[in-house]
Amino acid sequence: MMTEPPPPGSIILTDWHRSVDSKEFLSRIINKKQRRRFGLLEAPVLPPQLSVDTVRYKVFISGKSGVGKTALAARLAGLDIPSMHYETTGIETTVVFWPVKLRENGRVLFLRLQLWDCGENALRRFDHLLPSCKEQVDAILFLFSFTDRASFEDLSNQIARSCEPSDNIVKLVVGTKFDLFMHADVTERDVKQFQEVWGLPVFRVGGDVFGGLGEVAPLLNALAERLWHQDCVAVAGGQPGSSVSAEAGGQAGS
Ligand SMILES: Nc1nc2c(ncn2[C@@H]2O[C@H](COP(=O)(O)OP(=O)(O)OP(=O)(O)O)[C@@H](O)[C@H]2O)c(=O)[nH]1
Ligand SMILES: [Mg+2]
Repeated sequence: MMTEPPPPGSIILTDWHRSVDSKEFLSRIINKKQRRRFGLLEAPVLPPQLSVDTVRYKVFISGKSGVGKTALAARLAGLDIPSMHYETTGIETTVVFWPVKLRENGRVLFLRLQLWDCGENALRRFDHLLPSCKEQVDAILFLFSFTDRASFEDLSNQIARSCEPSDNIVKLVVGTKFDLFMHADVTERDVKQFQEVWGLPVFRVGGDVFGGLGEVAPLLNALAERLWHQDCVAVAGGQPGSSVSAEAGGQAGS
């Protein structure tokens, strides 16, 4: 089922992470200005009086070798970004928790994003990897690098191999290495044209992360907004297996 994406900021409060109100939630994922690291079975500990639901999503990061998939997973999790390119030899998963506040009723949700990062060369070599990345996936981030034109031209192949026109997967495009503008090989005009043809939003990332959220918040919020919207549409349409119904009642504090 194709759904129109919600206008940015219509579902969640986009600047909420800057407000005082968000502090007691963000303090669960940040410790001494450093993001906490969460293992597969770990979750932020929330006091029971903060009634918060956790919704879980699987996010696949797709893109040519060297575009910066592993770096983006680290960036979103607030971990150190590898300065060298080491090919990822299989699938690596990273868990990112992100709180958002719903505009409609002021409820806070914790998103638990499980990022699936698979080295592109491994993906090509081993046939079973792509199907497991695609299985029950909720969102796909299609990456290209601003310094690698071939990675931009590869986007249509990436989209074609991972989704069907009629599926309900949330799709975002991320242009990496935006900080290396001196070496840019993809222009703003290219990006604009791509957006017009594909109707997908394009985010730009690059440079150092200094433990701040300002850089990753727009992407995490956009992802949150679309995922939540997609779930609400699925529930309204009576589709089974959505992560909202599965998680109703919440996992908070457990
Ligand atoms: N300057 C800059 N360098 C980046 C950025 N993102 C990634 N890199 C660098 O690009 C190189 C490759 O990044 P990786 O994340 O390892 O690439 P990958 O997409 O995971 O590649 P495979 O695992 O082989 O598929 C590394 O040296 C990163 O430090 C960015 O936004 N800016
Ligand atoms: Mg990698």
